[in-house]
Amino acid sequence: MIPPSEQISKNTIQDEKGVGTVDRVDRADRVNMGSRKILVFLPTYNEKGNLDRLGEQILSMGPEYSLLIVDDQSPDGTGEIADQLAKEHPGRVEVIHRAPPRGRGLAGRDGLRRASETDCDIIVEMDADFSHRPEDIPKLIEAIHDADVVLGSRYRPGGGTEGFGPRRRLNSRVAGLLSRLALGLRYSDPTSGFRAFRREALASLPWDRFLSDGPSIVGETLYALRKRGYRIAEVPIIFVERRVGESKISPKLILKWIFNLIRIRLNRHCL
Ligand SMILES: Nc1nc2c(ncn2[C@@H]2O[C@H](COP(=O)(O)OP(=O)(O)OP(=O)(O)O)[C@@H](O)[C@H]2O)c(=O)[nH]1
Ligand SMILES: [Mg+2]
Repeated sequence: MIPPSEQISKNTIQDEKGVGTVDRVDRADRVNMGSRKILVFLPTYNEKGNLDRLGEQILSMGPEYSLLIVDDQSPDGTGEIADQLAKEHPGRVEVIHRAPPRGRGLAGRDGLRRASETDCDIIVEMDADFSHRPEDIPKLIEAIHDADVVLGSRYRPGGGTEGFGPRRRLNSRVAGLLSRLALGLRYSDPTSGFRAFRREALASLPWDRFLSDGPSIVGETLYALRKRGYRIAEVPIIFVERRVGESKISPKLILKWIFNLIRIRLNRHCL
């Protein structure tokens, strides 16, 4: 008998322009998620004050959870903390130490591609600085019963932010607006990096054609998934401003992010 997780049927749908076709995986086990394996992907750069606690907390949520940590040779020793976690939890933690150049987008591409090659059922992507709360993960998992992709949204009723000043609030809103304008991502929080994916959805993406090296990877992934007709749901989450470690967001990174949104728009036929 074919296990439910293998009962995959493909149907062909038209892409958003009505030209050409794309494949969409339509799994027969929408409801049977009982034995699901959940892989949590954490991109890390200088998260030594967060990674150990966060990793332990996620792994303690149940035996179905495992971790994929992608570190960019953090100067603060985060990579060694990741290796230590892997040693303490054999078979449950994989670590990728990337060679330069570094970048949230480069780590995202390597991490999500690797995650899509494993035998897990669901991949959760989240920041490693406790801005995304581990206790919200089950909500994302629950919502993936009826979706292929679930976005954790700060701007759905019940969601919110903690510790945001007026400037951060404005930046976040403007980033959402630009993502909607540039890429047509009409979700309440299109820049959210707290998301869950069915593995098959990620496995269908053309990672070699992605161009993001920085945080624009979030919008680029979402664009490519939507283009393939995957069902995208949103659930409210609380985003907590980082308490430990330093932000990597700089004016230069923001400008580059805007530039990359335009490049993704121009490159959209390749996605
Ligand atoms: N591997 C890797 N991870 C990164 C890199 N830059 C940021 N990250 C990680 O990506 C996640 C999200 O980072 P951002 O939200 O973009 O940056 P941040 O430093 O968390 O910024 P704040 O949320 O403002 O504190 C965090 O887990 C970071 O450690 C990078 O160059 N390489
Ligand atoms: Mg952060």
